[in-house]
Amino acid sequence: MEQKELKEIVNRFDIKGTVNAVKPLGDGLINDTYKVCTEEADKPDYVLQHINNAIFQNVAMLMDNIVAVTSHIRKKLEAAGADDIDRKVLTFVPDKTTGKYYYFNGRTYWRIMLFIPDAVTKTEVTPETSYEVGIAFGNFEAMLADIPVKLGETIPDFHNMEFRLKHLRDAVAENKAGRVDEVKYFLDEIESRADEMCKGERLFREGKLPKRICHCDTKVDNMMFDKDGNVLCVIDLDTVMPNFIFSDFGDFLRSAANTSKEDEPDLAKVNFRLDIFKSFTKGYLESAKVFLTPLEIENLPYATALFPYMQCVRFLADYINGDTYYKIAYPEHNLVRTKAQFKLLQCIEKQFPAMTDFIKTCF
Ligand code: GN1
Ligand code: MG
Repeated sequence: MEQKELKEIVNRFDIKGTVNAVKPLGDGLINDTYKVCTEEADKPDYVLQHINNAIFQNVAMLMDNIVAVTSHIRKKLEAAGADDIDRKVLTFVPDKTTGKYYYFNGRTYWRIMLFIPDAVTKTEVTPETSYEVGIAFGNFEAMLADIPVKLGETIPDFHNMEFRLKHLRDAVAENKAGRVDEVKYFLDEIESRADEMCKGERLFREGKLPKRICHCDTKVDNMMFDKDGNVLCVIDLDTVMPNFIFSDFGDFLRSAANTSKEDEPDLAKVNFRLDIFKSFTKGYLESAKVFLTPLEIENLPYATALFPYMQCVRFLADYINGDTYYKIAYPEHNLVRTKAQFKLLQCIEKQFPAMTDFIKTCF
């Protein structure tokens, strides 16, 4: 998109300073993100995002959720006497004319937030950082436990495993891109685990498992750190909604404990790091055990397997549908992602007893 057009969009919002440049930022698979640099040294920079409304179809609800979550966290930080709050929670800026936290130009939706200075995202973590991140996610869920508004589901059934399997089965039945034959092996592997993997939904129906406010996209690169490696905040709040706590726990390990990238083509490089599992779990349980139920705790190994499995199902469904959801860099990309997530799942399955034993040592 042209600079001129981007600058016009930025200037719809109630920002401080004069826009100098708008540059691409990050590598999310859904929204497009830009850094907005202002000319004046004493004015903040911003992050502009184009919201993918093919995926997030109710942008007003999405921004209501995000504003409710960020203001609630801000209040909690203020009450706790925290310093540097603008770096510990995202701050959104409204549209100058409508006062809404998004701008719709008749075609596309946009939002803008303060850029957090001197902060980085990471694609890899150490056991020490994982421990800190574990504490941070436990705190994030604890802070949102008493949010006074009911959050909407920005993507209905987003982490519902039964729904994701149905979506895959529908894709197979339609076979739009003619790719079903070549992926039979993965379809069989997925089906053989389907019942076990839908355990969360069953426990929920039986009234045994609660839904809590979760982030639902806790991969490593959705976390900001300061220069010393301390956690500042979680970003990418589009998917914050009520869900099983398995989501945040499992999705973080899916990315953090993988020895390689989620789309690594060389499967020999894909492995599961038990040391990362241990340090993350230790941190998470330290801050979350006050509100977790025994059933939730007992199922953390299940959560660890669930997310590579779910991602396998989602990447494969997108491959079969002809790549309509995730951004891809080459034609086989979604299949490569499926294979890498499946290899990770197999590694996790081998570690089940070790994970269960470790959790017992945390009490
Ligand atoms: C997407 O937007 P991004 O890249 O942070 C996806 C997640 C997937 C992830 C896989 C709304 O997240 O659910 O786990 O890609 N977000 C949505 O990398 O579908
Ligand atoms: Mg992201």
